[in-house]
Amino acid sequence: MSHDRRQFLLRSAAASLAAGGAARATTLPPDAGPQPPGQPFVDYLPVETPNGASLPFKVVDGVKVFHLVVEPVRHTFAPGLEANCWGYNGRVHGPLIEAVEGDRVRIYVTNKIEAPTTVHWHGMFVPNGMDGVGGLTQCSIEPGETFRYEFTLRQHGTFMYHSHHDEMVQMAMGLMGMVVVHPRAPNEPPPERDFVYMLGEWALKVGTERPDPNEMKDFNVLTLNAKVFPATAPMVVRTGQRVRIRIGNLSAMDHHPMHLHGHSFVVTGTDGGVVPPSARVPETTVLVAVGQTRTLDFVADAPGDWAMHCHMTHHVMTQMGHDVPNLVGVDPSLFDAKLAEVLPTFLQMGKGGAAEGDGDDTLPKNSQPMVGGTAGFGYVTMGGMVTVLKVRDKITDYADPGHYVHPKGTVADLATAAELRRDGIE
Ligand SMILES: [Cu+2]
Repeated sequence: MSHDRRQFLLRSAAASLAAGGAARATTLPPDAGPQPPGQPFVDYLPVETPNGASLPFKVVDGVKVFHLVVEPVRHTFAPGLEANCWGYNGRVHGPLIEAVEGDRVRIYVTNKIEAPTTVHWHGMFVPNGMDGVGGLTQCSIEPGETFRYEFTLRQHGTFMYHSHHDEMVQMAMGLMGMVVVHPRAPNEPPPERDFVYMLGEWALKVGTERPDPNEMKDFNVLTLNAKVFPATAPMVVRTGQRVRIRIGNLSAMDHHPMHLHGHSFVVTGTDGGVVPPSARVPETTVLVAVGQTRTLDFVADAPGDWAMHCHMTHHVMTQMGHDVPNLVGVDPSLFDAKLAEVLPTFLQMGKGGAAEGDGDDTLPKNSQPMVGGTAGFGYVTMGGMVTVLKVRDKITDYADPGHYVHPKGTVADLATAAELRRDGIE
């Protein structure tokens, strides 16, 4: 969402709060009728899409009108790693579509790629003819055509949209995005911060500039909102805030166990609906399978820089080569020179593992190191599907605050000889 639109919505919400004197997001009774013409629901906290944006809309005779444009997009996964993808409205992945339960929405889709396409509304209860399955429920949208989808939002939650024509190719090229429908009358306390992520995986062979849709298992670019760490923007929250993280997965072939450090959350919703409170269990990792969304809620009660990442170890790397010889524990000095003739340095593994030799400057054009970015203590040996939750006391500005400054004595550090003697450690 653009800063301007967020400010507009927050101001509007504040104005309605002042006028009505009631708490935000609880001003509408459950049986509230259709929205008065020309008045969009603004009675919700806008969702934040790190590295992304929300799709703007206008209100015409009480209907929220959106316009998705399917088009080629030159996308940057991280500085130095770009590809020719397909996206919506100049973005990969597409912008967040955000509305409120009960809204009537009209979504125009203009096709500007050289192939037919459609849009399917994943998890959403729509009339069958609006379901977007090419050939089954509608004619595909030919290049140059604009189709109209129109329906009333009958549920709330976290959903997705994606091409349902030539799915293997079009989704591999980037044609997907998230949908958030806010409840009309929440019966639980709303979050104070609300983030959304689309998980994705790409086959972008080193040196090439177009994702390969034919790949079935060897994906080498794993993304959160189509960015790889360290290009993923952090979530910056204030200590004590109720935080919601919505995660959808439309990777081609992989499920992602998403793990949050330092906190415990409950899954409060899926793309199928709200999880009843009696069925919620505390978790620190949630498996988000292909074609699923999961909504996590927790209180950010621990200041610090906390990683959130997929727990598949090959999914926290970027542009790894899976045919690399295993040299862990091997001294390669005798054949280093010969190896260097056939294997780029950045794909090599040293006797200490894959992190050895990172940060060198031998990267080929349009590629990334397998792991890494720098943080307060040096090199972070993760890349790919990783971001950071930054929890800070008393902040009101959510710009990146930099690295966490730890209270004295709270960082794991080199043990002193006196400590080792005291505790009988040899
Ligand atoms: Cu994963």
